[in-house]
Amino acid sequence: MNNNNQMIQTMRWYGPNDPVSLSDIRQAGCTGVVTALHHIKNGEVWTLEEINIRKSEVEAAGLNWEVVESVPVHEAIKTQAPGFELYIDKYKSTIKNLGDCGIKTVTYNFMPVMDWTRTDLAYPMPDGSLALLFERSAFIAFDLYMLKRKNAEKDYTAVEIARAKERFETMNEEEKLLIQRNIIKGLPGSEESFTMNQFQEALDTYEGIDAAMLRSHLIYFLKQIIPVAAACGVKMVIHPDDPPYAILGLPRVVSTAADIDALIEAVPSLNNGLCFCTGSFGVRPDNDLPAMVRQFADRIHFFHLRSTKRNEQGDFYEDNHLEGDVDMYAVMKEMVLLMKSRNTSIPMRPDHGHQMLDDLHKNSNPGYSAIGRLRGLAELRGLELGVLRSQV
Ligand code: CS2
Ligand code: MN
Repeated sequence: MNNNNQMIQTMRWYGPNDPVSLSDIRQAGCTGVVTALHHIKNGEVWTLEEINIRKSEVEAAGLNWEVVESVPVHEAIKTQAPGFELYIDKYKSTIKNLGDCGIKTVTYNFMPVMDWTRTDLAYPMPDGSLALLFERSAFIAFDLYMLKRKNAEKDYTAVEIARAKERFETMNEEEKLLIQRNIIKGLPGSEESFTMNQFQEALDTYEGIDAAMLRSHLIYFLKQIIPVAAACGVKMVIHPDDPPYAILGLPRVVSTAADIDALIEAVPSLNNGLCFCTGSFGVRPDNDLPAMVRQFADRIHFFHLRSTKRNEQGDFYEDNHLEGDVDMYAVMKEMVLLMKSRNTSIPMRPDHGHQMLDDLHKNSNPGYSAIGRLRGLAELRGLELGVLRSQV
């Protein structure tokens, strides 16, 4: 926590096996870390001992464990499969243990089966760096001609299907496998990964679960866990859908301002908070990001700042932090006002970054290489300082 109402600079760290070290993160200018206990099976309790081991690792590097991202929500909770209540009880224990260890901000998301999803993890930019891309035609081609999802055609227009067929015919076997892997393997932070059969089985568990039912499951979950979080001073921050719309016939209910409104109305506690991710919300042209910062001001407890660039076909790629479709200056102005009015500092991480410079010759978690995120962090810190000083 800094007392000058400026962002708390953080980066995500995937733990001791992360190719990016805590020392790298500190040298990039961070005071805090966003991390999770990825080695604990999805749905199991995070014990005080395991939490304190990670906390000590982070603090030994001169950093603070500012935010958990994420405590994953077990699929049984999202589908309310038999025994789901036990998983909610375990989730409550994890929240309490984190609160007892002084970790007070917990991220989670409620995306069915798939977490954040892209089709290409090494999309060349004009400057030679590599970005993450969601190519709609390739994704639809996966759905129609690789997964061969029953009745999938009804989710697409004739033009989209024609484009996907044309795109599929350009793919060799290697590219088909790569796209399939990118989609079902899961990206960093996704706690699930599947074979094609397992993937189809997971999709089948959502048979009969539409957006209204998924939202009711999310609200039920919140009504259970938010009182526990409030009692231990923990702020829960839900991460929006990425991409922010239904995919593969799976409903998504955390994509727009109206979706967030519905959660607040159902569970008004300020501990029912939001991770404001400009990259996820920003994929939709109908999401007015500066207005959403104003609208959800009191319950934004964590910022992910990144930008994306979309086109008419529904493709989008990750752009540089101050470029693309997100008006980062307008968002930053609202953030500065928000932290001043609440007299607080809110943790921010530069979400993803392009793979660039020496990182092009290293292995790294897609979207989570060091130098691209360092560039983003530096630009965002400079932008914040400029906005702050221009107001005096
Ligand atoms: C990112 C993801 O915007 C995003 O999707 O924040 O990298 C996020 O970390 C994943 O959803 C994993 O939880
Ligand atoms: Mn994000």
